[in-house]
Amino acid sequence: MKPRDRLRIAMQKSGRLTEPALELLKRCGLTFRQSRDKLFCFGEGEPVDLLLVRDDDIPGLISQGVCDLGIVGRNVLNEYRRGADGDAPALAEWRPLGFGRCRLSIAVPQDMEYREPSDLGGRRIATSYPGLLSEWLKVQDVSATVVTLAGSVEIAPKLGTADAICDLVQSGGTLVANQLRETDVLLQSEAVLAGPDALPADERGDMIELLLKRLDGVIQVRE
Ligand code: PRT
Ligand code: ZN
Repeated sequence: MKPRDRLRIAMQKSGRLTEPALELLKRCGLTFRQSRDKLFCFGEGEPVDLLLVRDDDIPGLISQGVCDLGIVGRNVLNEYRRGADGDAPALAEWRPLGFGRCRLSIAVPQDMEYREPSDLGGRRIATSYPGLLSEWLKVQDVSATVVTLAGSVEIAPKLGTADAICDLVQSGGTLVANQLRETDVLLQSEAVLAGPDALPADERGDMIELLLKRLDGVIQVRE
């Protein structure tokens, strides 16, 4: 494959991370002309383009070399890393970006007796993060059934399809609305700049270094 001479960054097309990610890139001096189908945004000043996709697709696109970098939640990046087959190129978290903060937590029905992780033994736990949950259960030495759901995880206990959940929490409002209580935090998450383990050995590597420098400047000013 001919190396691309423009940098390509994958980011969420429409969701919580879209606006703050665009704002951050703008502060780094990058501006984009949005194409009509809104999948691809052409960089105006610099040779940096955007690919607008579902957040779940971002790690795979970097791993396949379709994109050089991605802006994605640590939760999505780490779940992908857990599930990626050994032959896939390793991905790294290059920078935490300070927005999209949330945590991946265990929550149980408010009336369930719960003191410690071993109380989950033999129970069913619903989640969209089976890799991260399985890893945590292993570390805790707890044997439980992981029920993988694509969405609406918080209603699983009420529906009787699970005894507890492992889901993203921000304000905690969703848990309260579903009579659940947070018990353990598995991961503190925020949006991160993700990329391959090593910089590409061509011009794109230099462009990434330049972008990282600008990013560090912007993040420092904001802190
Ligand atoms: O379409 P696409 O697949 O791209 O979007 P998506 O629906 O998968 O993602 P989106 O936009 O909901 O979230 C993108 C990223 O934002 C996540 O991967 C997280 O890294 C981050 N983020 C930050 C959150 C939240 N906060 C958050 N609160 N993602 C989801 N939530 C949900 C959570 O799943 C739960 O349903 O909000 C609810 C909890 O919020 P509280 O405030 O009630 O606790
Ligand atoms: Zn998603």
